[in-house]
Amino acid sequence: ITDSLRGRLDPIELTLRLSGLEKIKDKLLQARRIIIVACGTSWHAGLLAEYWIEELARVNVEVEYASEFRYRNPIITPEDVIIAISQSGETADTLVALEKAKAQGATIFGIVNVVGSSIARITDAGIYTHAGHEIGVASTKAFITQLTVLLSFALKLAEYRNTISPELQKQLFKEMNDLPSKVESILTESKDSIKQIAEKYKNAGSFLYLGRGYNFPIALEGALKLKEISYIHAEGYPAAEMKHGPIALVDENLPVVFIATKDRVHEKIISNMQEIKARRGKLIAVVSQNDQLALGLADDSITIPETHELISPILAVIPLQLLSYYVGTGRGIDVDKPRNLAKSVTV
Ligand code: F1P
Repeated sequence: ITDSLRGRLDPIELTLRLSGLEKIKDKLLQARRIIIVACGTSWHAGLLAEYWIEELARVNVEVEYASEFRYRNPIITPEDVIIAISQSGETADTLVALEKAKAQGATIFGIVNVVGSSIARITDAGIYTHAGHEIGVASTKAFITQLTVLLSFALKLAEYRNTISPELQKQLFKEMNDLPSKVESILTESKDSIKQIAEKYKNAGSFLYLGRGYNFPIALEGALKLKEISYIHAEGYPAAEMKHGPIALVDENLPVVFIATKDRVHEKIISNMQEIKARRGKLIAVVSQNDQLALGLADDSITIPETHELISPILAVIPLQLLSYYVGTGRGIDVDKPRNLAKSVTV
């Protein structure tokens, strides 16, 4: 801590050292694969982690819904490392899935918000996300902290395995340290325009969310958040899969939310936007600042600050959380206590 205060130790490095990641370093280096187990929003964080860990650390990752994993007969060995992600730390499906993996000798690393919770207690090591205890049921801040921890984890694992250049590591650490001010700027500068967009579309019967690559899990999360706190049906899809079915839904009444920030598949997402436009769907796009092409195509757009493409999804989800919030409140819903949902799903 003293080193960190003196500026000698990166805060991310500090978080990981305190977390006990070192404790399972040998297991991680020997791991045949990493299996991520979670539910709901936490599962979406896990899906993005698969992209990050495979890209940066070149380890095979599988992402499992705990509710499926616990009831099937998965192949688990003592060489497997399981990452459990849970805000509440009490989700019954995740807990039982972990007990099953532990009984077969796997090592368990937890990314949990609630200190001392049941899931935290059965892990071999872990990181607490410390996102706070709010009354809100739908996971928003917890999701952002899960993502930052998972990206830090991927970077550290890449360093252990020597699969990342010092330059890229330094660049990503710097961009991560810039995240708080960029998040702040989205919250302050885009709030009003997002509220206007929500007003315009709050009576739509259904929404489609599309993204590719690192933004695909964000499309899933955007759709889930809308369902949870506005009760509007929404579907998240990989943009390239659209032509294999969902495109039949598109007409002038369907708002289609694109997560279209600048990345290696940007040209492809632009052509997906053109396909929707040709079918008269309403385009709402989350785009990088100064992206004239995407801005020109969208009916409504929300810009976010530029950052590295690996980090961009952490910023891109914030306007989607706000959009759901304003659609929900605009429809008179108590977004902190959505019907039928519980903060901890313990059965
Ligand atoms: C998982 C989860 C949340 C969702 C809702 C129900 O919880 O699906 O993502 O928003 O609250 O539970 P957790 O395991 O992350 O606590």
